[in-house]
Amino acid sequence: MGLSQQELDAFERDGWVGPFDLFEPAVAARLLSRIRAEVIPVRCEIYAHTRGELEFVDYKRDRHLDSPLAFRIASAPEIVSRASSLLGPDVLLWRSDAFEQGIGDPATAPHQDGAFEATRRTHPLIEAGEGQQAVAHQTDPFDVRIPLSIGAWITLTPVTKKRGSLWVVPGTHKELITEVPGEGFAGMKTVPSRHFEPSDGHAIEIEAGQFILFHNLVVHGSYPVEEGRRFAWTTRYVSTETRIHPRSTINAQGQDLSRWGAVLVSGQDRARRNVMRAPPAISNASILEERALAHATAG
Ligand SMILES: O=C(O)CCC(=O)C(=O)O
Repeated sequence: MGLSQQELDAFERDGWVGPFDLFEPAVAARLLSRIRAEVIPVRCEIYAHTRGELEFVDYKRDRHLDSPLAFRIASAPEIVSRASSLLGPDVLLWRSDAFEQGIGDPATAPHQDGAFEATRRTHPLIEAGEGQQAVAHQTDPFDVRIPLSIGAWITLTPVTKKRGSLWVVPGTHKELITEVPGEGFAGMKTVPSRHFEPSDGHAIEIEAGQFILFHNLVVHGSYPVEEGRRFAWTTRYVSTETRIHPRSTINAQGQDLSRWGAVLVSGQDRARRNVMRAPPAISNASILEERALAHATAG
């Protein structure tokens, strides 16, 4: 599958590309009702022994590690083959997060994901591998051709401006914008030093079951929800050269990482730089029939 040359060019120019089809809207709606009923109410097994500083991370983060259903989505060839066009043949799934917003919820404040320092901002969560200049684009020499991380923003509800669509600011992935104190995304106490409005960006108005791929440096935010609820899921991929959580045993929201591991979703782990984990076992059943949880876990 992979990305066409035109799509690669668009990604290099804009820092995002899509939308692409993953599921029919009716399938996305059924998957969402199963995820809401069977996955989200249960704490993630990987973090059941530890608590994050933000409540959502305990229930929504890294469900690809304890939910066969979530892993089927995160490892879908439609996503992984395209991420591999950007990251190279050897790809790790390192993290996933779900973002559900309804009327009255704060919109996502504009931000770059950068190295995912997030609320603690003590150290980068992901770092370029040694000797990999292209991956090491976050400092000089600045090279955006191989991103430090690619996110797939997958929506399981239709999204429009009124329904909380993401907006991305094309071209902002070519610089690392300094940050200043402020009320930022997901509890962060910093915001970009340049002001961004939704009107600066491109609104990602897509159907349930579609996704986009975005660079870890592209500025993105969301419109406030005025109608319905929207549920989007971001699965994040890196090259096997990238070091994940190299300097800490907790993540940026305080969860203990002793049960966490990266999952190989394409190629081979030739670099052997990261803690790895086997994904939950998946079946041959249709995705709608896949098990929600690998093990029954108390909520
Ligand atoms: O869905 C959203 O509003 C936020 C998504 C986001 O910031 C991310 O996936 O990095």
